[in-house]
Amino acid sequence: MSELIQAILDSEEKSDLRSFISQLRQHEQNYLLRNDILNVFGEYCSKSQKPETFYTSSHLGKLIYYTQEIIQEDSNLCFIIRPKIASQEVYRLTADLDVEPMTVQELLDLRDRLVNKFQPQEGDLLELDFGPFYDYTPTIRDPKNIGKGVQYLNRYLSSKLFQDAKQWLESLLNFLRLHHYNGVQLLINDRIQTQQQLSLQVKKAIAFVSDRPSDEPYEQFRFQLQMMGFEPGWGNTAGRVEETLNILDELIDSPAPQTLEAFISRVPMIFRIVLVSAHGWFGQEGVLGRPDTGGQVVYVLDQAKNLEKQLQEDVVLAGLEGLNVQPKVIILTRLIPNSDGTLCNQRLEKVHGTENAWILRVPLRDFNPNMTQNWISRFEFWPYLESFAIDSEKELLAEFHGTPDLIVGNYSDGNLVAFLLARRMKVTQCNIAHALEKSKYLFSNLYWQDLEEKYHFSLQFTADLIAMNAANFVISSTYQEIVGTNDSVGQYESYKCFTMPELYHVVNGIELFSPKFNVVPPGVNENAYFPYTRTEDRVQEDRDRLAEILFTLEDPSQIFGKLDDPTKRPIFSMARLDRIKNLTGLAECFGQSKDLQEHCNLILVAGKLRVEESGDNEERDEIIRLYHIIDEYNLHGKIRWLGVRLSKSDSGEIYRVIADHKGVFVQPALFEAFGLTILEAMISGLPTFATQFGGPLEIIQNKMNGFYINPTNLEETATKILEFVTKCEHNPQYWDEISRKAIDRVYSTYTWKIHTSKLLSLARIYGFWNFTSKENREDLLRYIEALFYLIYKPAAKQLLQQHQHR
Ligand code: UDP
Ligand code: LCN
Repeated sequence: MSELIQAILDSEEKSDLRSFISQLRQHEQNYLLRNDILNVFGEYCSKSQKPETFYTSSHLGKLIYYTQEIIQEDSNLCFIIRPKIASQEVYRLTADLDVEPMTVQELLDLRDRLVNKFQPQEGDLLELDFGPFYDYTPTIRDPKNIGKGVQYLNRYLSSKLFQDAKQWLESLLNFLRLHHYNGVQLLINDRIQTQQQLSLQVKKAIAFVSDRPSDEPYEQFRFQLQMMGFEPGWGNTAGRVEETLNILDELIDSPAPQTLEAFISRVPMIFRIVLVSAHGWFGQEGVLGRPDTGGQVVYVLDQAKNLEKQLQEDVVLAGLEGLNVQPKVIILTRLIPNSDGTLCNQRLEKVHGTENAWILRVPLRDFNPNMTQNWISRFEFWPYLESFAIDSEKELLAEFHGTPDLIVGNYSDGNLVAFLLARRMKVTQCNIAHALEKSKYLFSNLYWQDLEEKYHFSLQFTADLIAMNAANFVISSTYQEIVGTNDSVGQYESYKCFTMPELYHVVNGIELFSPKFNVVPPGVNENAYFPYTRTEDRVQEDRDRLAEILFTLEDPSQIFGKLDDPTKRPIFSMARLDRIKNLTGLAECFGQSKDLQEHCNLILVAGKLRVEESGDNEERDEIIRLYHIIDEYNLHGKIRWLGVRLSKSDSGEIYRVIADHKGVFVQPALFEAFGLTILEAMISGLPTFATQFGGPLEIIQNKMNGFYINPTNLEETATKILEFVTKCEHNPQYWDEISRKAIDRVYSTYTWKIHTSKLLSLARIYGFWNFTSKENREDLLRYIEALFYLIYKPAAKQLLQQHQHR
């Protein structure tokens, strides 16, 4: 980047830079974000009548494109530049147009000064730096490979392990010895004591099984294999055992990364899994659509069901059926005594449709009955997590009759609990974020003190730093969740370097190039959500009932609005009434476009109709806004607002009914981390228009199987929908084409089968890595613990005291 700046200074563009800067100085804000910067530059270009190419192709144009932020201080300007994904450079430009690079520390000090929170005494502020702990772990080089951690890790591990054949075989032997289930030894027994014996016996066993019919059940030759040193776990038939032994044989003789992965993926080492989803209503009925309870609950429930299924399949394939192996998955959440008619006050609940997956609810200790008896917002939950983890450990040990093999955290609070549990029980920890609040709220760190009363970000961001660094591996739903796109910063990336004025500076909060990051998107529940064309699986009565609810039923207690013409094409959306979900923005977009109203009705499924029914501030504001927009644009007769909470099967059918009416689905969120409703709509066969900010950018391929919208540009959004609708009116096959492609997209890329097999394979490989690599994470974990005790706990205690006065 410094060359680019130099090129500007050495050319006639220097005067452009000078004029552009003088324009910037007139801006009332002294902290400009990318959008503002692009706008000012655009204005400059048109005012000085620059050709189109100047905006995009001049040196200055390029510099502006890469500039994320500009901060003005006195006569200096600080340019924060992101020359490529996951990297940042900072320069100070003086009034004389001198350019100097700035350090991260200088940048953070500058930001503090901007909000008048600078601590001039050197050494007054804690500086957090996780960088040194990653110095001796492998790091990916090319940003495009970020999120493919396990592939990289296999290659790295293999090249390291295989360098010293003797040591490698020793580790392998020790690893094979490790595995047992309920006290029964798996894989190898004492008859194999040395590497030579291992290698010899593998060949012998291969010769033995290859002589047998490949479908002969394992039980019939189990004892002969045992005599050779092999215990259950190699396969359920002679053919499968032979295959697994062959992979091991190859691994011993000519090791390669793919062979290592293929082998480890077959090792029976995961039977018991904990999924932590701590806050909110976690249940199977009556919980969705409430504050804090959306996609995360859907995701974790579906994941639990599918993990159990996959584990069961793995048990069968590994030949462990005879041992009475029963995999178990526990969703750990909090028990809510005042559960408002849901089962959230029940200690144990079986997950529907499973044999051994459970929701285990552990109560919060009775610190303050006003709080702990009730639902607590995720923003207030922090003081209760440590004791919750301690109590949960006991319950988990009792439920599993031992320790679990994998702990998966969900969201900031669940990940912190997962860290505490994993640390205490010495188990592999996996993190899932769903959404990181830091990038959701603009300037959430810089102004954390002003926001503290409402959001307690000091606790949340500290918890995030702890959990994401402690995790053995992290799975994200998209690539951009980790490192964003060419022009936007990723959610994890936003933890790289930031200031929490007067609390701490983070100079290196997370190693984005670490192989711990893996993209593993979720799937969609295929029992509830499936193409509208599968009429044989649909129930006619439900179809009729839901069509009535959607278009005609008059029931003011739960439905607002009566359609003048219910046959118009429906524009449909369903979400919680959060500000960020922006259903009000969609209503406004519809309100501003008379043309759109001409062709379509707007139908929203959005939680509640009345302010009095909501206990959530944001939700109340949104309810008021939606009524206001309906009046302002006089949308009466054109809009239906369903304040209903649908059951799972109804919510599946509702997308299909909209598809029967050749409708479209719009997801207008200002930011969406992933967006399960998009998968649900697409698999149902609905042409989908989804926000370009966040995960949908990776789910949809624009104009192929759906469309991107910029929900902040109402006119453009309306035009895009209108263009589609009019095209379909002239050529109804166009609707069918997009619908078919949307369905194909989900089936090819977003199924739970793909998700769970990948997740389990990751869990095994990271478990193996932990075991074999001599890398010691203890120093990192000690640093993290210090952070937990010295920063997190005092803040949590303070918040608890506030709660006690409520
Ligand atoms: N949902 C629902 N009823 C509602 C609102 C949402 O059943 O009133 C479901 C929806 O079908 C989806 C999930 O909640 O499965 C929302 O997930 P998404 O990832 O779209 O957003 P989140 O709410 O997690 O931000
Ligand atoms: C939370 C969100 O905000 C959504 O974008 C995700 O789809 C959901 O969790 C499930 O991961």
